[in-house]
Amino acid sequence: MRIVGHLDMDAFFAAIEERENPSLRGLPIVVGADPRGGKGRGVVSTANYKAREYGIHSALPISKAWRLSEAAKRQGRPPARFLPVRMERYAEVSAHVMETLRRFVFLVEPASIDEAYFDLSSCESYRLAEEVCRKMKCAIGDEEHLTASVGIGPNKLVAKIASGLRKPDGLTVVREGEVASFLAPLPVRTIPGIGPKTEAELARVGVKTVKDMRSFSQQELRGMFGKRGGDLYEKVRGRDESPVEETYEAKSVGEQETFEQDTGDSSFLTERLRAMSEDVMRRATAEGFTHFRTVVLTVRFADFETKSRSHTLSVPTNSLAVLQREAMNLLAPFLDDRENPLGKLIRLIGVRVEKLEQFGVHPQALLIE
Ligand code: TTP
Ligand code: MG
Repeated sequence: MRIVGHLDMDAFFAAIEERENPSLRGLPIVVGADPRGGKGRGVVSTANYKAREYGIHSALPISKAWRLSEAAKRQGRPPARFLPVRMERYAEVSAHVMETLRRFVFLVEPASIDEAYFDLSSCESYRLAEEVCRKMKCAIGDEEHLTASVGIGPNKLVAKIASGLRKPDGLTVVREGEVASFLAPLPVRTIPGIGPKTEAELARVGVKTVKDMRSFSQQELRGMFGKRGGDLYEKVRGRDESPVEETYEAKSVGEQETFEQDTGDSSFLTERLRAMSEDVMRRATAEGFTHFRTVVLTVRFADFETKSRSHTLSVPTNSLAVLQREAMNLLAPFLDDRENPLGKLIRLIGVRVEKLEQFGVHPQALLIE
């Protein structure tokens, strides 16, 4: 019998800030870009659960988070504390957490800075698997003073959905025979891979829950979503064969920057892109990757229209100069008629590398700065 666990830390960045600064205890906390009194650009990285009560969440523009906090203040509630992102610190804590997991389970697959899959099959029963996860959560609580939510299921997909269901500090067990009834009432958005766009498309044809979606045949879903439709057909049935693998799953490493002012200044943009490419290269190296093949450039215009363009090299490279050249080649059309016939100003650019490769690095080393 296969049993898989998924652990996801609660309000990760914010919870670390809260534990490391007693004066923040119990207050709403927002980690992200500088709000600059409501004029700041950029976004929220995360908010703790107190701040989420104000409607503040990851990826929200920081200016909007500021307004929500001000509105709460006017109602006599404590305003949110806004803190900058301390990525190195969070990576350090992440490494500790992953080490803790490895004391309990043999096979751990870090899936992001604050989540991991692990194999619990050797427990041979859900009861024992649950016991192991309870102990794991206690150890994280005792040693790190942080809480995590855990899901247990017959595969990675079900375990991940389960861990997200009772946050914070949750533990949700879904046995093989319970998968169908567990998934049925959930909103389609709970399925990894269904984002706001797909959700809206499905809503237009009256589909809201996983159960609704199961009424479509594989052909129908392929008709609606192409090749992805086949994957979705399997997912809404809770099927997933992908193995737990002890490798770092980062599919990309990227940086993006929202400018203080929207700009069309090509020398400024070129300079920023060069600097961002350097940061990307440094981070990819720090995470243990030696080579990449694909460069992706994202441009967001002043009106928020957002476009991405990518180029895949025929052979992997580790050269910063190549990254900078490729990124620049991708940006150039946005500076003239080819991709920007209306001459719109640019609000944000992002660059990332994909198809990452690593040679001769132990997976554990990847989480340590
Ligand atoms: P999540 O696990 O998605 O969020 P979380 O841990 O803050 O909260 P939850 O209790 O709901 O799990 O992401 C982990 C960290 O990754 C998060 O603390 C901050 C960072 N992050 C961003 O920087 N930007 C984002 O848009 C998201 C979703 C996360
Ligand atoms: Mg989390």
